[in-house]
Amino acid sequence: MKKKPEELSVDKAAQEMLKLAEKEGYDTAWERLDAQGAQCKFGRLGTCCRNCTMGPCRVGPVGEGSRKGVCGADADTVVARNLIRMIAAGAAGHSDHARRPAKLLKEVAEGKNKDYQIRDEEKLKAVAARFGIVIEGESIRDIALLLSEIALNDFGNQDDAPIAFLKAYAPGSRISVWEKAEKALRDQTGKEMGILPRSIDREVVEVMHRTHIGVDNDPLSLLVQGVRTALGDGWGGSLIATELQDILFGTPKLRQIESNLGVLKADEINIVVHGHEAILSEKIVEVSNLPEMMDAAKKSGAAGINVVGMCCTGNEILMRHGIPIAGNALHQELAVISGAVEAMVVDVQCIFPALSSLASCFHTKFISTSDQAGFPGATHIQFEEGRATEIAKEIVTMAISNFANRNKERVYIPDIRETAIVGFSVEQILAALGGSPEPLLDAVKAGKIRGIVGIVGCNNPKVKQDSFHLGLVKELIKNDVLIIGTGCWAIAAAKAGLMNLKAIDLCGPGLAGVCKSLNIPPCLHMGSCVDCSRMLVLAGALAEALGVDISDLPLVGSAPEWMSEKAVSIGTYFMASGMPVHLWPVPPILGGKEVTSILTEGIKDLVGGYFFVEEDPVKTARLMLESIDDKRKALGI
Ligand code: SF4
Ligand code: MSK
Repeated sequence: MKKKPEELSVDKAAQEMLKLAEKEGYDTAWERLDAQGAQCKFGRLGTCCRNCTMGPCRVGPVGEGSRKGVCGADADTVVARNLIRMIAAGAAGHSDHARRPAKLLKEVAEGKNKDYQIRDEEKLKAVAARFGIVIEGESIRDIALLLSEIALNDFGNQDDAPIAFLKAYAPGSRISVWEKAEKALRDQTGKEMGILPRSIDREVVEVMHRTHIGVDNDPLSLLVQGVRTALGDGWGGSLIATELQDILFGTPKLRQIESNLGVLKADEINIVVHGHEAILSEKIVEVSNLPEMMDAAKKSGAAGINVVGMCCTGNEILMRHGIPIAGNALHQELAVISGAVEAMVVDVQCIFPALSSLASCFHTKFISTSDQAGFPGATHIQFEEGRATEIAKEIVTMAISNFANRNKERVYIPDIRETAIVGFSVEQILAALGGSPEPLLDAVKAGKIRGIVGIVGCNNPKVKQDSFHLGLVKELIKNDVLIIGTGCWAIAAAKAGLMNLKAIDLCGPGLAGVCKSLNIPPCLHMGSCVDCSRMLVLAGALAEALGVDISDLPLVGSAPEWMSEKAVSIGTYFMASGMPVHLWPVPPILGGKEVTSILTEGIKDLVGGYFFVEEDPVKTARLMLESIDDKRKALGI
């Protein structure tokens, strides 16, 4: 029997739009999941291989006994290969994102790009100082050039040394954990198994090489390469994206925003920017505020231009400019169904191809902009950094002209929005604490804050939208756990009011006291998917201030409604940085007993972190609290 909207999402705006979708017959991700019927068991267990044309092979427990692939690969080999290909794809997404700001910073420094500037010189100097770049007496452009070259070198460095960003940011104690793990693996197996990433691109390429038929068939060796690739993402690609975007566009500062579909405006031209990169959306925001654009909008009969975000492109401009956010991953189709969107402008990642045909049912222009992301049926306007302002004007102008095509009778915007305090970059968290992590550590030591949980990730129609995100958070803050997070989790928390000061009422007494004294909510929005690197940097700063390793801290990670391969990479680099990491839904690994055992148990001895899965938010919180309390006990606090 078909599920009711209330069973598909806890979000009231989504429920309203799902009712409308059903009435009008619009297809959504929930409908399409339903239409899939029972999903393939081999796919779910991770035991389907099509890495060569002797297959595809379905391996593992089949009827009586265990079947191998044509080449002889067993279930653990296939599961490990499939998993690390997911990690490689996720790491590639983040790192390819990072390449753009790295190249752009170089072009700005060389004076070749006049469309962008260095907006945060202080951050540039602070980042450069980590690499020993001389700042005194040097020009901003010279400093930026040296930094951009270090960043770009981390993508393709061919010597075997660890990447520069990891060495400059990861605490020394953590680097020695990884070095010891490499030695232990060598002693135990006689085989080299590197954990420290040598270059961001190389580790992704090496995953593809090793998982080609007949190369690496050892589950442990494959998984260690997966860890190395993920670390090249977290302490490499993602970190480069975060730091260089801060330098180019400004480091996020605290501000209040509005969230959910109610941010769309019935009398204005609505432009939704969706995807992950900040480079184009920064310009759309800038250009839409130009007097010439405002005049054109007025002439078209609109009261103004309303730029709103969706998913992580939305998180980028929300953190830096206070732009409202219309929703997280499962809201993308619902925004179009409002009939009030003149243009949905997309860059890369997490953009449903379904948007093309859905937009064609409305006047909405679905505009793709990246050479890397094609959408049949979309209007393509190729973005180029060197003509950014001109292209952004073209896009905004197209949206303005499209206002005349809006059918007012088909407009339905749910009157649902919520305020959120956002902008918690590491710099802002430290500023809120008076400049040092000490007050936060004092609150942790005193038990006012029992622990910290970092939550990331997506929506997945297999999980009632936002229900796990919110159920988990409510249980944790009730137990004095501070929450930090990014991505679609952060948007879920914003929509539910968990990022405003009213949420303090839901906290245990210790956390409530800390939040009141600092005037902050109990859930801190740290940005987009690549900004998970901010959480690593914060964890590293706390560990260093306390003189311990990250794995000693009462920290836990979670991706409670994950769906994207990037979430696998993020979960892996959190785990490899020393944290227990919760996942739901279950990743496709259960078909490999050895792989499951390594990831949930064996890996702990090597890197301090491990994965666990749990379907129930309250039970998940309980498991997290057990881990937090064990860590507190070991620290003697
Ligand atoms: Fe089958 Fe082996 Fe080819 Fe995979 S690599 S499809 S298991 S024969
Ligand atoms: S957008 S990766 S659905 S968090 Fe970053 Fe959301 Fe997950 Fe994409």
